[in-house]
Amino acid sequence: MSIMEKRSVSLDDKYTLRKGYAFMTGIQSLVRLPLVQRELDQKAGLNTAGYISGYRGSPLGGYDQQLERNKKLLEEHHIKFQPGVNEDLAATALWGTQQAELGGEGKYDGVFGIWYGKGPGVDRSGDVLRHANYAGTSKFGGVLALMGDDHTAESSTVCNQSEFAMVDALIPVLNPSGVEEIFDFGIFGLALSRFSGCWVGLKCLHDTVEATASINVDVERIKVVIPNDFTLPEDGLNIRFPDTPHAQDKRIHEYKVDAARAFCRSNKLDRTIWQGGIAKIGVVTVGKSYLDTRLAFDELGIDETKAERLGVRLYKVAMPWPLEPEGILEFAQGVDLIIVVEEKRALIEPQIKELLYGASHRPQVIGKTDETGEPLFRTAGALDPNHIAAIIARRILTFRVDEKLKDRLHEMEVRLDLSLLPQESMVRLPYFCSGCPHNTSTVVPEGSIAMAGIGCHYMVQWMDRNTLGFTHMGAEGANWVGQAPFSKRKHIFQNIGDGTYFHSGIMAIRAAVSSGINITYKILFNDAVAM
Ligand SMILES: Cc1ncc(C[n+]2csc(CCOP(=O)(O)OP(=O)(O)O)c2C)c(N)n1
Ligand code: SF4
Repeated sequence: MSIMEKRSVSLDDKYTLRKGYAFMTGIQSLVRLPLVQRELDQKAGLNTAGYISGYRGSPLGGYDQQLERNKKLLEEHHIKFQPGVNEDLAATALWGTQQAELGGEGKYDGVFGIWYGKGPGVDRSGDVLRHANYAGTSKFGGVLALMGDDHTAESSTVCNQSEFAMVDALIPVLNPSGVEEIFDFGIFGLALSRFSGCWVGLKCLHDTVEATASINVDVERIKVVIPNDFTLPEDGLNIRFPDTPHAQDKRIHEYKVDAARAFCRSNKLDRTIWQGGIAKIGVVTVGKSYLDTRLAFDELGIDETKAERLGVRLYKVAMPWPLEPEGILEFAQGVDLIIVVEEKRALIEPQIKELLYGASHRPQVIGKTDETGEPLFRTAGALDPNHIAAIIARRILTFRVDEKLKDRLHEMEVRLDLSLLPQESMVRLPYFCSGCPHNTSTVVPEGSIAMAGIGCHYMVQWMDRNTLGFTHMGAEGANWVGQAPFSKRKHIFQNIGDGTYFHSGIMAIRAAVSSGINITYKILFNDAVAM
């Protein structure tokens, strides 16, 4: 096809095109993912099926809608989409998919699975995530857990960062920077899951999953390499019947996590982006922070050529846990200072420090704290590219003289001076949409009080309606179980959304009944699972 030649374009390209480029959102790339996985398996002579289940919540709010819209296409490819009643029951169903062939009655060679949930959904699923990950995945199945995180609680009642929940369940985590990587890491993630026997977390932030991009859809582009430097135990690492807790414990601690590191190494998932000439400074970053760091470098006028001259090396981590050691140790060779840029709690930085502690060459490592132990990149909130730029530029200028960079840093420092910014003159609080039943259903009789819960109706708390306090999803009323025996008040109203009632709230009502407290539930029926 010549460059001038136009080909016909269809809205289905994002799912059906197998060569060239197609425009899609991160969420759509996650619909494409299982379709391509099945095709890759077929090419490898495997007859696999797929299963997707989970529960919505920003930033994966629209995933189930896209899956529903494409149900027919998915089913044609033997992929079943079953929305979960809640996240942990959905995760348990995914555990089940890995057991499908164990009794010799499986219809397929394997079932690969995708679970999705928002940060609080990851939290509430801790028990099943640990059980299922310790039990393992099947040889031709594999499970990807999409962790929808909202670092700054833009659309949440708590700021969430799910990596640590995954680490706690010993689930390796991949953290993509954009739409194409979401897709690529999805394919690598399923292969990693099959090889290591672990579930694999895939971090989704609204900055990455709700972004759009034209991505290279050539299915031959991704070549998965099975490590040849890792010896599996004779009985492998995959799920089996029967199994014991002690055998699982040994398998996961002595093999599975290391197998994940070996896979990351063989597939060069973590990579050096800029060699940085005779480098003095190494910048290590991951996921969305990689985008912020690249923006920071742009603001400083530093591209690869200039980085070469200034001696700045750049490393992009794909799998922040467990960190692959060989790549990072090689990267650290020769540099005097490593700057780790990662949003929220430090995950990569302590692993680097631990790896370097016994190394012959030990550059200084800064990130959450600076060279003197003072706070550097904040953990609360989000990172600001201007701030990242200023921190990096100051360090470069201690090694190199560069007038242009000095000027840029000065501009940056002016921008960061909050006193020069216009001050907010008014605060605008969000409110219910006009016509929303919550406008009337949340009103309480004079003298009464109510408690809120999860959902849009949570906003009632700032609406002068005697409604105070809320719970996480599905515990509505349970606060009053603990409060009532110690309060002079005899009764409260408890709001609970209809979505939450179905998700898990019915259990809270049972708890209220069994405790004998005086409470009136209002099930706010708006036929929507909104927030
Ligand atoms: C465990 C968990 N899963 C998902 C979410 C995301 N989430 C917050 S509110 C909400 C919808 C609640 O719907 P509903 O109870 O009907 O209340 P409404 O928004 O209609 O007021 C969802 C899915 C969450 N906060 N916690
Ligand atoms: S539940 Fe729907 S209509 Fe009501 S405030 Fe939320 S988004 Fe608006």
